[in-house]
Amino acid sequence: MATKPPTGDPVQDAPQIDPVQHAAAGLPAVAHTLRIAQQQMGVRRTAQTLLKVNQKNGFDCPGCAWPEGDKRHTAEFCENGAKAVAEEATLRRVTPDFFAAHPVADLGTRSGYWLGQQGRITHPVYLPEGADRYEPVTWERAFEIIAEELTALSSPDEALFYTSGRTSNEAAFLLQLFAREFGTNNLPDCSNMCHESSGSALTETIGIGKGSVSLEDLHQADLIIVAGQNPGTNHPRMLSALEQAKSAGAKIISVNPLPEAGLERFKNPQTPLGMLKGAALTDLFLQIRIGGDQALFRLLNKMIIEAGAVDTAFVDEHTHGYEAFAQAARDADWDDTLTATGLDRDAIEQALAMILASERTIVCWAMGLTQHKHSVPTIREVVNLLLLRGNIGRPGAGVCPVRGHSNVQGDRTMGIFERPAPAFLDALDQEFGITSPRHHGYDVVRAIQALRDGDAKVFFAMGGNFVGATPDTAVTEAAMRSARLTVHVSTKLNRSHAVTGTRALILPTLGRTDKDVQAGGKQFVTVEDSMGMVHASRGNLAPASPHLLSEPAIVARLARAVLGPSSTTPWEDFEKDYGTIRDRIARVIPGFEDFNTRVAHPGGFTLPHAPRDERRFPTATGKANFTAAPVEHPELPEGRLLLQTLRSHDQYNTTIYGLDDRYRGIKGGRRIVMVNPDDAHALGLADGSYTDLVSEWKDGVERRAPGFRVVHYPTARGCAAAYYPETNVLVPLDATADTSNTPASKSVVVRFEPA
Ligand SMILES: Nc1nc2c(c(=O)[nH]1)N[C@H]1C(S)=C(S)[C@@H](COP(=O)(O)OP(=O)(O)OC[C@H]3O[C@@H](n4cnc5c(=O)[nH]c(N)nc54)[C@H](O)[C@@H]3O)O[C@H]1N2
Ligand SMILES: Nc1nc2c(c(=O)[nH]1)N[C@H]1C(S)=C(S)[C@@H](COP(=O)(O)OP(=O)(O)OC[C@H]3O[C@@H](n4cnc5c(=O)[nH]c(N)nc54)[C@H](O)[C@@H]3O)O[C@H]1N2
Ligand SMILES: [Mo]
Repeated sequence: MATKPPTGDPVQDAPQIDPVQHAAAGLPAVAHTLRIAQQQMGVRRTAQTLLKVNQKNGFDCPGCAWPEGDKRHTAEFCENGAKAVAEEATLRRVTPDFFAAHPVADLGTRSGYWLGQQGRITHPVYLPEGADRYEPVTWERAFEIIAEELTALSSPDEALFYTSGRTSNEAAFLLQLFAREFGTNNLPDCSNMCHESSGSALTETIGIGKGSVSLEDLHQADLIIVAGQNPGTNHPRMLSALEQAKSAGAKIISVNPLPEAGLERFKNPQTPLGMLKGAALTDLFLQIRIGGDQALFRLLNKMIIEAGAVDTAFVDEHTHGYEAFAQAARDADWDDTLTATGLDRDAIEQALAMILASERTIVCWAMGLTQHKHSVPTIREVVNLLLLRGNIGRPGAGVCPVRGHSNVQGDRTMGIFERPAPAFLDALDQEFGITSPRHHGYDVVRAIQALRDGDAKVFFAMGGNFVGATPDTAVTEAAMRSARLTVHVSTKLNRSHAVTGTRALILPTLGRTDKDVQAGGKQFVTVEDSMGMVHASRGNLAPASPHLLSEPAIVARLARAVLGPSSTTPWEDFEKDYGTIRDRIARVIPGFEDFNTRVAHPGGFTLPHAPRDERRFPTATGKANFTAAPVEHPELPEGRLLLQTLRSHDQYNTTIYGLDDRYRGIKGGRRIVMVNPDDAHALGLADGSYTDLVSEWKDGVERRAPGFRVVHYPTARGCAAAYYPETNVLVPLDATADTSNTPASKSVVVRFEPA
């Protein structure tokens, strides 16, 4: 068996492995943060920015969507929030000279890490048809080019408008308004790949696709179940909330195929004692097999019913479908559940005892539950668990889907959705005197299929890294190359700028940390966090270049160039003064009444949430719905493992900050695959050896990711883990979740072909 890495990107091919760490944060985290921040920003700018993160007069952290508490620490930042800030506030620059020196073909050979390290883009640039490199272009000409291509389409539905989740409420509202005025609902967004399964499951069962808890609820809970989430890396500030809940007596169960450091032990960098001691957060660790959660929750539900522990008053008054569900739950079988979950009976019984002992239970989850074929029924089963004991709509209890991008939830509230509700469109049409299309648009997967099949020809992205983040890289990149025009509104370079249509534009924009001054004076934008709090965000740094436009300005100018004088929407006013956008949002979107006045309040305001606020469930039945989908779990052919594609500690989605995954003991490389030592022995995979990963899917197409170093790692049996985006080549485009159509990037069947 070969032990040498294959040729490829040298910086990424020589990982080293240290012992796994059992504690998250602490002093090494602070030191690591300051080092990365100072490399990117220098000492002065580091101090100037890091003190402003998530302060009431500062900017919203461009990292995750975890809410800010009311009592903010002077440095309400975490290691990974600081890295996100440093990445954006870097002093490095990508200028027109850079593009002159690097043809597109050259950019195409570079790693995502290298591209991101080049710095902030300073000028709009254009790749004409047949040219080999981007050249500078004026903003005016850039908008003309987009208008040429959009107006030449035979239908507005041949255009795609993608949004990543950093976009502010104001920019998102304008973008969806422009798309609908232009005539399409093709508004795919990163949410389609992220919490769409949560939205689908929650809308059907409780009537609103958002979480029902506040930070205060977490602090008051008796039991918090964290399933399919790695907060130590992806939502580090959540650990402070878990710590606080624990000190008030809460118990924590974590359900995960991996023992994640933050959940094992957390050293709080905000408190001196926390730094030294560290708190063991998890009381019970259920090391579940990938995809076993629906079976686990179904069996727990059966046992709650059999224990006579159902809150019958709540069930009678507020729910629908209990009898049919109870019938199905009675069929849950111990043996099947033990096979599906890989757990032992004792562990499940301990979990039951903790659930029964708890008066106030919260379930938190993220991508470990949302990115499987059966994700929607899995999350519905979580809802069943909470409904059985009346754990929705009272303090200390509820559903907590922990969102990813800092404004992904707000973008959806603003109407970035390919399947908008008719009431939303009615309100939009009434306010602007337009006629929005009523037929549904494409989500992310369908957008790729439409490009591939020649049904879409112009691709416009408000942020993100579409070809880097989406599945089936080879198919997706070929689809993107067949577009007439690709446009990316971006802060930094990424893979999507190297995989272009016949013509391409990069439009550089302001980030969260940048000061935004328009004709009407200094502007702020607003965002919504994971718990439905809306607040202002104000950048304070001099922009990366004088040639940048803000996202709202870009949409406003684009709309004027494309729609021309026939549009009666006051795009110019919107660009001058974002307050005028908020006045319109206030009239169109329920919950935003008096938006400008209320957002002036430090800390902002909370959006209404009927189940949380009034135990009212705006579903089709008018009640919270029990659902009883058949239990599924992934089947594995002999000699195969189930691969989950996840994040390392040094990345933000496709943005790679560094090559270490400190808590997991992996250093200096990303092409690694974590395999349980017993599985590794059975498959003949020596620790430190190199292997190709080959995914298997019913279409028979071979998808291969070459040259991964095997790491023996304590993951659940039958499971493997490797980083995204490198493994996106393995995820078949049509391997998606039922109902939500989210790529099933946490359950990829793979075989190993040693190098
Ligand atoms: N620093 C940093 N912060 C981030 C991001 C980032 O990349 N870097 N990304 C942001 C975004 S967009 C998002 S959506 C979130 C993502 O936050 P997470 O969902 O925490 O991210 P992942 O790395 O995908 O981790 C998935 C977790 O689920 C577990 N898991 C996998 N399969 C299963 C399963 O079948 N069952 C169970 N119970 N667990 C499973 C994995 O072992 C892992 O712990 O983080 C956001 N915050
Ligand atoms: N295999 C696999 N695939 C996955 C996932 C997985 O777990 N496994 N996770 C999925 C998830 S949860 C998500 S959310 C998606 C993420 O998909 P995306 O949101 O599309 O990807 P990001 O990597 O977050 O986008 C990074 C780029 O955004 C741009 N950017 C950053 N800040 C700004 C800004 O303020 N404005 C603008 N205009 N641009 C900005 C920069 O150019 C940067 O390169 O990936 C999904 N893909
Ligand atoms: Mo996400």
